[in-house]
Amino acid sequence: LTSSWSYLEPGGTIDWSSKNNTCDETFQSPIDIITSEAIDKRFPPFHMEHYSTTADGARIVNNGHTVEVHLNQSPAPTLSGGGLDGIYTAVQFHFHWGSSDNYGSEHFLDGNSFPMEMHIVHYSQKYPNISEALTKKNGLAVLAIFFEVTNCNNTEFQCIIKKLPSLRNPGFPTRVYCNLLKLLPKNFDDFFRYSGSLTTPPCSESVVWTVYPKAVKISSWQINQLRTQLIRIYDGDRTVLVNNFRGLQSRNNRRIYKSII
Ligand code: 1SD
Ligand code: ZN
Repeated sequence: LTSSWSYLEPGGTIDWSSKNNTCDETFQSPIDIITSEAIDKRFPPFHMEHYSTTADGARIVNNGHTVEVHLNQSPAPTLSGGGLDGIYTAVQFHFHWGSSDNYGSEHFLDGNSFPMEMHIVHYSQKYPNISEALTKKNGLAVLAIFFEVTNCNNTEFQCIIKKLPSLRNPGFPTRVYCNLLKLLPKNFDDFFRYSGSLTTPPCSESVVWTVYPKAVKISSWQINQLRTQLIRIYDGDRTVLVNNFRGLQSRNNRRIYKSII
């Protein structure tokens, strides 16, 4: 599994712009969300369908950048409401995490990061597939969920942890059963909203971001499994897969909305 980009380049994630022009543009993600500056705006509630099980056809893989769950099930999980324009299909979810509890998330809240962040990636049904959608404004909708570390296992997260031993090396997808709905924070209608980009190359500025302020809890044992069991290969070197998060990007006068009930 080879890739043209990594989190390990000498210039870090800043070097992405030398190969992907978009990574240099002005509406990039992630950002630090300053809650006191966010504009109050009550969005309608979200509507999630077929999120509750990934029973048939979900596959989990170590893609060398993260652990990603592909949702090939039918009917496909869909997302609408929440101020989104139309219906979005969920295609995959994945995680960004650090090597210690002090960092790991991509987005920040009021200058603070979290040890881990999950992204559920959707594309608009206006477009035939995700590759086309990511070239369009609002073509993608990503839900971002922070995780915090406690000493109690999150039983819903065990579906991922159980698979880690078979995901050690990049490639080699395997079947997985998770209840996606139960991985979300309890109140999924309280969120921040802004327009940004993919946080990995090609950094396309096509994403409607929904960032949940309420973190989901996992145990330190669980996050340590993620920090120790997966390998990535860069420049011929095998290293443990950690610190797979992009640095903060400038907000550049973008509006951040706050929909808190
Ligand atoms: O990092 C993911 C990347 O793996 C890919 O899934 C892309 C969507 O095609 O999304 C980015 S991210 O912006 O969700 N981090
Ligand atoms: Zn992501």
